[in-house]
Amino acid sequence: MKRTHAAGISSALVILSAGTQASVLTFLIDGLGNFGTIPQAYGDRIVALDDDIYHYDEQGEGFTPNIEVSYTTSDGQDPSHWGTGYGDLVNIYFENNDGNGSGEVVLTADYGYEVVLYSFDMSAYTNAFSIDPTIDAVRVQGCSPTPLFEQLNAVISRTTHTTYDFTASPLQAREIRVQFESGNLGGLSDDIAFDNIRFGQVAVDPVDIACPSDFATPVCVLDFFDVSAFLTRFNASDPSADFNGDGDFNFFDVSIFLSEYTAGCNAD
Ligand SMILES: [Ca+2]
Ligand SMILES: [Ca+2]
Ligand SMILES: [Ca+2]
Ligand SMILES: [Ca+2]
Repeated sequence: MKRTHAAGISSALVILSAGTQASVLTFLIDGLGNFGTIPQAYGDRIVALDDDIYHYDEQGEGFTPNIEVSYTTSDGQDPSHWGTGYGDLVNIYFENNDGNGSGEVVLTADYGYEVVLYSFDMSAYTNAFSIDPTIDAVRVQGCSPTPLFEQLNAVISRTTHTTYDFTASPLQAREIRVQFESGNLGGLSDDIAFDNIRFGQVAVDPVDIACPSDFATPVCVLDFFDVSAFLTRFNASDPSADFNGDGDFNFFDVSIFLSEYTAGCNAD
């Protein structure tokens, strides 16, 4: 649900907006060998090509200081690193638990920002297959149950790589989950790789936020933490809690917050 809002605040935030930026996860991490666990800190708030042991690329569009990255483990995944052998990709993410195959990389933006996904690469472990394998799905999920992108029965290159390119119409949401499902490969489900996840951030006007009550993590979910974060901002007279944009903090802002909260968070 989008809320309408006084123009004064919205134009002020447009002036503050930083424009489009992009970082690339290359999975080049010093000292991390084959089967090494991808550190959950890799990709968080990227502000330079090199951050201690972590290395990134960028495409001349700047970095992503307002985005955190995580590698899902909650469904039994083992997010792992491999050097070479997956087509022509070098240093990749793979999901090491044979038969699981639910690879997922999650990009989460701070309140007031959204993630923009430009592209990512995939490949299959060359020596594991005689032809390019077909996996159940490649998917990009936003906050809505309807995927932003989905390809079922996706064929993944074993000799070079397969690029999913959205640069003509980038995918955008507060939180983006880049997923593959390779469980159909059974014991070879771990022979599928992600690499070169290219993403950016964009500052968004609260008027255009699909879920303006979603102040706190978990993002895309409205719960007590969002109520608590709203009340903290409200009590501090933070402009983000001035839901009707009139400069006052009173019952009307609480009322709008509660109706947004009740409406839920499925719009994007
Ligand atoms: Ca992280
Ligand atoms: Ca790489
Ligand atoms: Ca939340
Ligand atoms: Ca107000």
